Amino acid sequence: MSMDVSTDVHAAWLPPEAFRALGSHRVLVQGDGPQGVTVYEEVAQACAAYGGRVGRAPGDEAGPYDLVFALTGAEPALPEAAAVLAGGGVGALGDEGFLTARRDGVTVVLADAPAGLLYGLFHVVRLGEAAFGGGDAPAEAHRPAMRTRMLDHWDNLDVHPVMGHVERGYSGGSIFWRDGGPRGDLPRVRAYARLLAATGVNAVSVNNVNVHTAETRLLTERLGDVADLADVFRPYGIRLHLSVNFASPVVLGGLPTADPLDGDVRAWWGKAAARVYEAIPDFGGFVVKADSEGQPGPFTYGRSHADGANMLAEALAPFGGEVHWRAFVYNHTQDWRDRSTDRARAAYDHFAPLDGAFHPNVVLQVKHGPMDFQTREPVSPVIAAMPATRLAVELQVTQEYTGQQRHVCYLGPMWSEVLGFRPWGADSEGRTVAALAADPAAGGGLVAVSNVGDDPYWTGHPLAQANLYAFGRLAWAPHSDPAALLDEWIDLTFVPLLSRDPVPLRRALHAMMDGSWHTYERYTAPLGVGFMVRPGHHYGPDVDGYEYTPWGTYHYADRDGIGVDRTRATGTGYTGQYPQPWSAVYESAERCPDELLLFFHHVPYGHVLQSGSTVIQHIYDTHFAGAEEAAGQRSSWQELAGSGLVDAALHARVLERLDEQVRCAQEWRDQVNAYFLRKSGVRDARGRHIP
Ligand code: GCV
Repeated sequence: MSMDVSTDVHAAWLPPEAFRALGSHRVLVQGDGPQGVTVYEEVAQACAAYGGRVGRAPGDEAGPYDLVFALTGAEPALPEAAAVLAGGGVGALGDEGFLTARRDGVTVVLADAPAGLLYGLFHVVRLGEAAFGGGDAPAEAHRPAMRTRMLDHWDNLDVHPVMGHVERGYSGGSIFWRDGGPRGDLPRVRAYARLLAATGVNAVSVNNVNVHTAETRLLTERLGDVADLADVFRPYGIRLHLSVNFASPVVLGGLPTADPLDGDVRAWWGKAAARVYEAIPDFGGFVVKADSEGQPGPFTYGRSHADGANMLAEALAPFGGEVHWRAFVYNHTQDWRDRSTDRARAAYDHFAPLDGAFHPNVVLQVKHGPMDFQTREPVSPVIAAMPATRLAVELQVTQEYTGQQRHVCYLGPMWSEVLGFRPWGADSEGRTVAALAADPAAGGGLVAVSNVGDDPYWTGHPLAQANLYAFGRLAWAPHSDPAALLDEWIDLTFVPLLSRDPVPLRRALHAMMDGSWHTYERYTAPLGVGFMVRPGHHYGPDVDGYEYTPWGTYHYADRDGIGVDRTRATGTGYTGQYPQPWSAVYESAERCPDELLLFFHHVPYGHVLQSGSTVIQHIYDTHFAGAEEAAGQRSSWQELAGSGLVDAALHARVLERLDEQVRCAQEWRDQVNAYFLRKSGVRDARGRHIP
């Protein structure tokens, strides 16, 4: 396995071999600041490994140069770079953008700021030898679509008795914390920062949004530990954020209240923010889960979420910090008999009336779907409902509901669908979800829950690294083709290690992974109905597991039919939260896309889908097919055994996961099929055995 020597963990998409092309050239680096130093060090390391040379000035002995990294602020000293700069034409590059060009045999990377040079460096790594060939190439600008590209860690300082070390984490313990304090493995954190920077991520939040007692103290007594992490992330252009406990003034400050309109409370937060910025001048801000699943919040004091968020925003504003206020607020103590309370409606009902009431440094962080990161959900209607609020879309890289990193489930295609969704329909030019999140005035960026832990492969399942990679790349360029991103990941992670034809490996991995989200969907909950997982840990099938619980996640299957009536005509009225045309499309059982039918409608088992199949036959067919596809994935992987195309230990780890996936897929198939056979009394038209 390709290991990073300093940390003894898998090198993921940055094996030393991926730097072969860069490291075998003569490279001039003219950048300053922490990220400029990083670029120099990265190039120097690559050159030391592959025989190239790195220099800081045009005349020094490392030259003449084939590649130059330079800032636009001063006249670049190398004539080829100066000529590209003089040529202009691409406009301002901003804090993080860069341009590439080729002039008289020299590859030129220019940026307005050091972070841009860093992103330019990883662009050159991705290109490999292609960065150096050919004749002159005109300047090509690269700028991130989203200003904030952020990973949230749900890491606890210690092992929580119920939620473990990393809540919904499937890759071992936290890479930041252990035994109630810092883990102390800063080389590992640095290796993580480096991987993230190579995908374009520029913000990380280092503790769980469910902020328990010890974690609350990160804001005060443990601030030094947070500052140590910030120091490690900074050279890779990543700003640190903290999840804070809304009740901190009570818990830490000894105040009798955390009322956001109380003067003492506001003063307490002001001082807390000032102390944070003293320790971490480039601190990003706070992440807040309030009035949600037992977390404290402004409702306790009869205040609105705008009151709560704005109070924190005021504390952070003098320092340029932001509040990421989560919109995941719903009633988790409902009764399944109560058909008027609909969890899907909750975020919109709470937040849409507050549009325009949030301060400019508040970002409302909205889960991409209205429920909770299910395998298939419609896009959250909140995203189109708050034009006067800065919105960030939240994805889940950690696979809580998508196989928990025991199943192969490449999520790039799902996220790509979300980002490309047009809330006002196909004719609405440019107004995709991505465009809304990227809007310079109203966009809050893209956020995701990380899937990383202290596992030697980072992500438990080695192939789950692709999800982390794709997230960062989609946040930078949301309209990238997810299949191409998958290949990009394969080409960095596996191909540089091969001394032989990479095509068979690329083909095998691509075939296993590209459609794996659809495969997973086929053998789990059908037609967008969601959940059906075992309560608590959320792994494996339990069709009625949540059906009679207070969590608001029901499928309402009975002998006649299945699905949730969310129509305006006869149901919860949720379809009315969408603008046209989707409001009408979702309202109609005939026009609603098949894959979301049961999210929006309660229909008889004999209802005919747009595909021509009935609901019940669709359930049988997809569950047989999905389990078979999982077995097919395992066979493809088995064929790679002993081929020398993948490292033996990595092969073994993936195989062990695939064995579990195949077992679990069959369990899903049999439970779901048997449940609906018995409920509906309708036999499989193809006569297959249903145990
Ligand atoms: C951090 C889901 C998860 C919780 C998580 C919550 C959230 O409900 O199961 O573990 O809590 O989402 O997003 O806050």
